[in-house]
Amino acid sequence: MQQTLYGRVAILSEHLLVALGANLPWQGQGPEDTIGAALERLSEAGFSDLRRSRLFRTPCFPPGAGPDYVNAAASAFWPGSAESALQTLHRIEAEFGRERAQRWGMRTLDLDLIAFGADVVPDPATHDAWATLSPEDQRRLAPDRLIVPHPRLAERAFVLVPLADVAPDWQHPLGKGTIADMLAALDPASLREIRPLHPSEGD
Ligand code: A4P
Ligand code: MG
Repeated sequence: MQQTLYGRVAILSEHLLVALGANLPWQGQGPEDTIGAALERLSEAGFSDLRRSRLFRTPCFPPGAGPDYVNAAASAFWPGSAESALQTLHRIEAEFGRERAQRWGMRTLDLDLIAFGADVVPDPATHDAWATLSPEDQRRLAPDRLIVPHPRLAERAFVLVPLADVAPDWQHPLGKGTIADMLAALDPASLREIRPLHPSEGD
């Protein structure tokens, strides 16, 4: 939680984490340019003190289901509810031509709300139900309401590697440790597949 003073009005805002992904071109620009432009849009849309990760090239999950992705992550502050943050992310996805044709389908831009402070939304039992779905149900079912932290967070190298650039010490509120801990628990082979697009940027 952060408090900012505008004149005499105190604005409270919550620290959040966002994951960005793209693997289809949009209006002639490739995923790398789309992710860069989306990070700019996040700032314009009210996500303040934005910190951005490096950009990474990642193999598509599930394997063979489409071109490689460009993935990135950001941390920021948001002066509203978690639900309003997700609505804003969906609006920005739509601005970049996102269409929802298929679960885990190819996309011009995916913006996932990974974490909203230490909040668990809607409650630990519902979160647990989504986090422990069988692989078949994961492919079939998508939640129709916000679930935070993102239920697949601990399994996804393409999310955790970028997040480690911006929030390695963020602590999962349901006991899964920090971003760095979750990263250390992944198969090292899956981590080697996540490559910075511009290795000279501090890698
Ligand atoms: N929803 C609920 N909670 C959230 C949340 N915390 N953040 C709802 C975002 N959305 C949330 O999402 C499905 C539904 O979940 C929506 O109604 C939303 O309101 P979606 O964005 O339409 O579908 P999705 O992106 O296919 O689902 P999800 O769960 O975000 O999937 P993943 O796990 O992000 O997988 N391979 C690589 N290399 N890189 C990728 O970025 N991404 C995916 C998507 C698959 N393969 C990938 C990548
Ligand atoms: Mg998504």
